[in-house]
Amino acid sequence: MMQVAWKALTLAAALPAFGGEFINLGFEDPDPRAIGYPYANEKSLLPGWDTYFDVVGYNNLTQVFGLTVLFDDIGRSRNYDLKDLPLVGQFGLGVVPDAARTYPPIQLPAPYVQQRGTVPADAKGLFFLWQGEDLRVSLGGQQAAFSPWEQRLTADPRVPVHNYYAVNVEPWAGQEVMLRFEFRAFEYHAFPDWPGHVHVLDDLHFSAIPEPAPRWLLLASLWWLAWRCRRTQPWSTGPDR
Ligand SMILES: [Ca+2]
Repeated sequence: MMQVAWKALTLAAALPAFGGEFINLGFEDPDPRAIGYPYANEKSLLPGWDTYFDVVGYNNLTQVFGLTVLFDDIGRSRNYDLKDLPLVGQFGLGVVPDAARTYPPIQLPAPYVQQRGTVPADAKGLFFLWQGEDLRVSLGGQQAAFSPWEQRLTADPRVPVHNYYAVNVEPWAGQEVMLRFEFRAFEYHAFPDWPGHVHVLDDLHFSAIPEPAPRWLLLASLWWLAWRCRRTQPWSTGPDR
């Protein structure tokens, strides 16, 4: 059953080569057969995307020359270096840069992920979660400016806030382009006691209107955090204690 579903997904993934919609923008569609192995073919863990060195790891940061990593909560719970990474849905994209683990540093091309597709005709913005430094976003080979959009509260005490950014994509609306994210900060790395961290990209979406996060979601998150904090306090037995 899972293989049938994967075949259907693979067929759908072939469409963007002909100018279809961007797919797998939240990195939620890996081949389920590839999950569990530290390395896999890039097409199977990240359908739709081309990646640096054509290699993607699964919850794996042990790569000398940089690596794109599909991570999930299993990896966050097992790997100290992944524990604080922001994650939307089941999966997110992590990028370990080059050179941080080589000495002297070897200046290789910056890690990237890219995908060809058509920007929706009514799109004004491309919004995404990002953690890192010196990210370059380009559409059709042209570098696009991006800026902080909003902070979204989460229900995760380890990562209480997700930082979202926005690109104005109106100049490319309705056009088929290569969308590319290039992670250029080599000093950004996985060692927890060094400055920096793993680059993270997740939850990309085009929108006609930059919508704010629903207020009810923010209130629910605050209530949940308050409830968790209260549950971690010792229970009071009464005013005379
Ligand atoms: Ca995701």
